[in-house]
Amino acid sequence: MSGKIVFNIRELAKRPPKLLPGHRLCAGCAAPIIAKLALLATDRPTIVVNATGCLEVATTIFPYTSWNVPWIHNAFENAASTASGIEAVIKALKKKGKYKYENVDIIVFAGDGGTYDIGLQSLSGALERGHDFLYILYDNEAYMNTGIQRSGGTPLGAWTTTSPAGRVIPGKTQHKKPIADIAVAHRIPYVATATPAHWMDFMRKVRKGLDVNGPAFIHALSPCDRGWRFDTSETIEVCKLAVDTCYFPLWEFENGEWRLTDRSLAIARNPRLKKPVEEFLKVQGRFKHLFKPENRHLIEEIQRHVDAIWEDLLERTGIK
Ligand SMILES: Cc1ncc(C[n+]2csc(CCOP(=O)(O)OP(=O)(O)O)c2C)c(N)n1
Repeated sequence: MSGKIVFNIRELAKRPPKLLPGHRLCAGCAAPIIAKLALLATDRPTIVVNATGCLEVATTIFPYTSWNVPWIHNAFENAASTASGIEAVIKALKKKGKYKYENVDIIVFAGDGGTYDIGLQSLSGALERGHDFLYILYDNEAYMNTGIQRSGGTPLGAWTTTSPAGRVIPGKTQHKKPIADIAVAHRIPYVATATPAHWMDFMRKVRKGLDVNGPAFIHALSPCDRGWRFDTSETIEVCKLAVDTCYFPLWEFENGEWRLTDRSLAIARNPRLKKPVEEFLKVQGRFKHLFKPENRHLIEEIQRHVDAIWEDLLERTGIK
């Protein structure tokens, strides 16, 4: 795709919001910022498909809803199947001349539990069949809505209620699953990573994901102050540290081509900007135990893991 997509803040501020205030998500939660930015990136008719999780539960407390667009609730397992069905119905209605819109955006929002674990098979099926929709994973790295249980997206060493840090284990004993790479392995037209702190980069990626013909997948980091144990005012700072330490690099895979974007591209060009992963870990209570002398080796292990993935990305993007 050529030409850079640019969003004008003044113009965006005039757009009617598609996620309305008054929902019950926690102060400091990144998920509503992600949803708002994503929905702001398009002014076409939009249908939202939501897997169960914090975003869904806290925005639709009966008899109210915060969604100012058509929205459908899903079980954990089937958000991507529902999106596939919606796309197929629209195609069929268009063929019969019974659908009035030329272009409709179908966006799935699902958490890490609903994506890495429970909804993975329906996601993989939808990607393989090539349905035209955008799947946005908001990754708060645990099953937060039910009380901070570990998921396939929880990183090594993180405390959760089902990977408690103590004498027996030092938090989660496995690394995070490479979910965006799994999406890339399906050779779909568009895959990207994003954070709400790098908002222009995120919105551009949403727009690209909606504009391609076929499935698109965006992995958005969604810090959770309750589960990650940081102050509610620090959400955006935590996103920035995730990117500055290369814990969460920003990249896109567009029609077979890899590219680093935004701050990650700047770090690739000037490696002195890369901060040690400790900077990201130390601001979060879920990693507090890692700073005890007996657990320091885990910080080294996390650093090695981060470095290996970063080096690999530099090669994939042709920078090395
Ligand atoms: C099959 C199934 N198992 C368990 C639940 C209970 N449940 C509802 S929301 C949720 C946590 C969702 O975690 P995640 O997808 O990471 O989203 P988050 O709540 O963190 O935003 C769980 C376990 C369910 N609804 N369905």
